Amino acid sequence: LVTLENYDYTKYHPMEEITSWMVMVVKENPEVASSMVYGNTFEGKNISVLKIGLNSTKSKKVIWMDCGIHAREWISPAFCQWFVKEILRTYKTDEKMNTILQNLDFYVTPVLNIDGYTYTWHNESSRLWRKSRSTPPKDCSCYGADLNRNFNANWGMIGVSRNCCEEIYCGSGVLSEKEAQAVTTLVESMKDRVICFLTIHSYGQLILVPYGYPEVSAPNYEELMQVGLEAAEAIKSVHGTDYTVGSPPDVLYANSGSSRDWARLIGIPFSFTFELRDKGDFGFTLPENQIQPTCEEAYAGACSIITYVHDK
Ligand code: ING
Ligand code: ZN
Repeated sequence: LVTLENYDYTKYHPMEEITSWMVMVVKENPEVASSMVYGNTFEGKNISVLKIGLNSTKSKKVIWMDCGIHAREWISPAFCQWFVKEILRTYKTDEKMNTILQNLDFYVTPVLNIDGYTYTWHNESSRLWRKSRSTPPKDCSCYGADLNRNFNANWGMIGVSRNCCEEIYCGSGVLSEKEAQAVTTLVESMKDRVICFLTIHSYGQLILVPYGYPEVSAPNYEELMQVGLEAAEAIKSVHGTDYTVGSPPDVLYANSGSSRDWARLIGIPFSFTFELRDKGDFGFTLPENQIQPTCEEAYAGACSIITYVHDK
């Protein structure tokens, strides 16, 4: 029998186990954790979010974190679970985390692209699937769209493909994908309270700041860079791992329609993409023996950002 105490955070888990894990988290931590279904995938699966925070009479700020927007990036859902586990383990004795949970709520989606993630577990040949699993549009024969090109942020303009067979197909229209719609609706509904948006990917060892769109920078670009660089330092202090900080056009290539850009555009002041380990030796098939060190250091990076936005 798998319980929260013996859940193995150093293994990758199929969707059914992650779903049962969420149920256990809520059941065993009713004073801080609750869950909510906020949408459905193309194949009709429930998209759930864990809300972690202490009861308060005042209106609370929100920190958003989503994992598993891209199916094959298995370290990402593993990190969201690690992150939740660490918060729940520490908040009773760690005064700082306790204060944070009194002042704000974490909304954590362990797997956003449930259809895609489930598909990558199906067999060896689908392990590297990236996109959603929506049916092909007219005059094209491939499934799915890149959910991180489907958001309402210069949609379809750059760093995307209109060919439905490509990995970076932006979808048949802005928010054509139900998974991107779900995030948009929930975050919009509480956008004045959301102070930080963290979206977790792999790989590359990067902290990306808005915007992916070239030649425009966020109004608080300097501050975003400073906060990102501090997080990279916190990451390095754990196992010596180097992370690069910058906007997508500065560190790799421009893109549009990402959730990170959309979050900054609607006024969420702090918005970052994490690209976890590694730098390509194993890539998306990061071995399980790297889950723990990857999550330990990324947790330090996330906490550095969270502390900054909380204290500000
Ligand atoms: N990378 C992200 C992607 O959506 C990104 C973020 C965008 C990185 C542009 C670099 C340049 O493509 C992954 N790995 O999904
Ligand atoms: Zn990704």
